[in-house]
Amino acid sequence: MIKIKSGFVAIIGRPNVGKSSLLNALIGEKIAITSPKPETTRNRILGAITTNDYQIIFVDTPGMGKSYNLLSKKVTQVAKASVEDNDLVYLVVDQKYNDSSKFIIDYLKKTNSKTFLIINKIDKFKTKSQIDEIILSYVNIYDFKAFVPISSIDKTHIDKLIELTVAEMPEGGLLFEEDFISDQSKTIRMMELIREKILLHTEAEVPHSAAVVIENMFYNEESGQYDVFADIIVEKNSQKQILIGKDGSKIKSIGTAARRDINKTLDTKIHLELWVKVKKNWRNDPKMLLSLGIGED
Ligand SMILES: Nc1nc2c(ncn2[C@@H]2O[C@H](COP(=O)(O)OP(=O)(O)OP(=O)(O)O)[C@@H](O)[C@H]2O)c(=O)[nH]1
Ligand SMILES: [Mg+2]
Repeated sequence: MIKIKSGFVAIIGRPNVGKSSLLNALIGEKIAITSPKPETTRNRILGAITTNDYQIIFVDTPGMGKSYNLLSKKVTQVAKASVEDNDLVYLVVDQKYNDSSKFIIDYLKKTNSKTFLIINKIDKFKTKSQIDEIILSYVNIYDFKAFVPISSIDKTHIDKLIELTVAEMPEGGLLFEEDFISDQSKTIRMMELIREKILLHTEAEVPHSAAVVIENMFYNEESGQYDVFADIIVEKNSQKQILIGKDGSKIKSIGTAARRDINKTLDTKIHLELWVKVKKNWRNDPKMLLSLGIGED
């Protein structure tokens, strides 16, 4: 067996700090959806970089926060479980330490994880001293292996981060096939891209109450594209009305944006039909969560 450096890196942190954006920046492809709304990611997402010398498997996780229902409880469990059994953890932050991050630090202490503190969104910082202030606020909280300021959007210091990461990886063999990029199937990525557009086009409770399920998909010989039929599931009739919008205008713009992004990101031409359905309290329904693959491991 050819020896190379290889290992797993868990990307963890509070909601909305830019974990999924970082995964995409590292891999150089949009594998995970991102949005300005917290609690965008609901499951563990793997992305890999493989070269002749190393293979790093990055594990994007849901933001760690308070649990309001079974969905957020399961989602936080997924994030916690991802900290264990990794060769390195990236704790991603975008502001100074405060008590809302204490339970994450406690978890790192419990698992004694080798951790880099990743200060993200530095493109937004007005002065360089802001980076120092964040580092100073964390320096006595945990024994971090490195402090790495980055921007996932501008890709600042992403190469440096990879270099520092490779240095921490143990010698071993390939963990996945050479051409493995992600564990997200095309169908899951489609569902997620549709959900991303819901997150971007709606406000308040609606985005978090929505799930997407692809009901049917087949290749249409005549049009030369895939016909995709997806359900958007929400918890209340009022949310359904908001999603549909006046004369169907909202669901139409969500559909158009999703179709365009699926075409661009997955290089797949589709005809997309969206149906909105109500399933009361689905976020507390274990069967529904299981069918969405949330929390299984
Ligand atoms: N300016 C700036 N914005 C960023 C950067 N990285 C992420 N963002 C933005 O921050 C928001 C949250 O990004 P995500 O990648 O979805 O954050 P996340 O940590 O995965 O969020 P959850 O999945 O909800 O836990 C999005 O609007 C991103 O565009 C960055 O480096 N600079
Ligand atoms: Mg995310």
